[in-house]
Amino acid sequence: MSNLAINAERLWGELMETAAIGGTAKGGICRLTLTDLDRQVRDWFKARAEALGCRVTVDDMGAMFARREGTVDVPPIAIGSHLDTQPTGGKFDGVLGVLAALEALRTLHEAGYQTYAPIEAVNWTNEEGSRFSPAMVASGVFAKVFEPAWAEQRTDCDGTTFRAALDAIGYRGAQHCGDHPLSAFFELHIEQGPILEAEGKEIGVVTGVQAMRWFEATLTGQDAHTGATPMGLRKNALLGAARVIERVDGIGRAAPGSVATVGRIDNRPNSPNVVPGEVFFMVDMRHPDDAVLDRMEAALETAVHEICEPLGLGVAFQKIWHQPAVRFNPDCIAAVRRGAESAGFSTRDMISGAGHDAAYVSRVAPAAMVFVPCRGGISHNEAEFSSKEQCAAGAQVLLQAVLDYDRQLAERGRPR
Ligand code: HGY
Ligand code: MN
Ligand code: MN
Repeated sequence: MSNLAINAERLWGELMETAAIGGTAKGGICRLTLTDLDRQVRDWFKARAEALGCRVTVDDMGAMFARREGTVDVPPIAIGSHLDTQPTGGKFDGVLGVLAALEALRTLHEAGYQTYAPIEAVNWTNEEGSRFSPAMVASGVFAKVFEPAWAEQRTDCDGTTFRAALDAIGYRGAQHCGDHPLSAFFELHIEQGPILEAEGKEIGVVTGVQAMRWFEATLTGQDAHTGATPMGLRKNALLGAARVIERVDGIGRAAPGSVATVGRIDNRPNSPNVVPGEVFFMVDMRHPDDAVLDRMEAALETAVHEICEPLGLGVAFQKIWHQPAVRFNPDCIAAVRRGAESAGFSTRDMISGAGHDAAYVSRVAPAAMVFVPCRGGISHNEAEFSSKEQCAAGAQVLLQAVLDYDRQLAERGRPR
């Protein structure tokens, strides 16, 4: 195995430097996709990749590819993640994967190491799905799961479309998203859960991603005066939502390993002396087994109607995202495992509770992921933290997995 070593200090310095782009008072990042802050960090990434001699291309979903040529012209091995964050995001979710990819390219460049295949560092647009739902939109278009026209017309809560926001920051490239074959894709990410830390393991060898589904519900009652309207004559949409939210939590607790959450709610008109006439909310449900998720989805649909009909509420309910469970490619998984073991790190196989771009990219290219622990398993939280050593370990394993896979490609490419 090569003795190439990433520069831990430089990686950490760039993590802290980019964390200032959208940095919050509590030490997190608010850098929503396709905002001017997203443009600033994209410009930062492009400038540093070009300074390495990489050619940076952008597709029509804003996905960015920083290419370092290899010795042969085969589809590149891609490494990367996302630079957008949650509104109260942390310093590591997504950005660690992109900056570690940049650091891997820089390490190869400084060593003058020539890979067999080209290597590309990738930034995927709108992984979080916070501003424009659902999540992983660009990688979903790349994998031909979402139609580009559907993705472009997704709107944020102000009615701005994905396309208008992408144009506003000047990052809609010429290449059709997906017209970009890859030999493989590797993604480094913080675990965003407690397992690695609890077990004292340094690296997660990620073998897959659990299934996940999002639903939108609008309950319609009747605005009314809170003082003059008797309790029995109300059509209180917020009461209906409250009872559904309680049931969602119960569904999440019913099956081992399942999770169910309502994280977004809009109460209208949201005035203290108006009985709420309309409530919009979203439901996020996940489980490693699609069949269990089918049962959870059925229970949710039943609950919504059972609760709302007696309250006289109208219901508009739809599933907007259906991401089946993912199993990553065995050769990529083996490359991650060998990369970790040869670097001397303890490992644990695991599937991801969180969604990642690799989940979609794995539909069109062999893929796997590398996890590092995060403190207390906390993520999607401004207190999210992984240490310099943990970030460096992940970046080193990412580099070694890529070199391992590159050797696999070279072996296959050699005439038998
Ligand atoms: O929703 C997810 O799991 C990811 O953080 N977008
Ligand atoms: Mn992420
Ligand atoms: Mn996230």
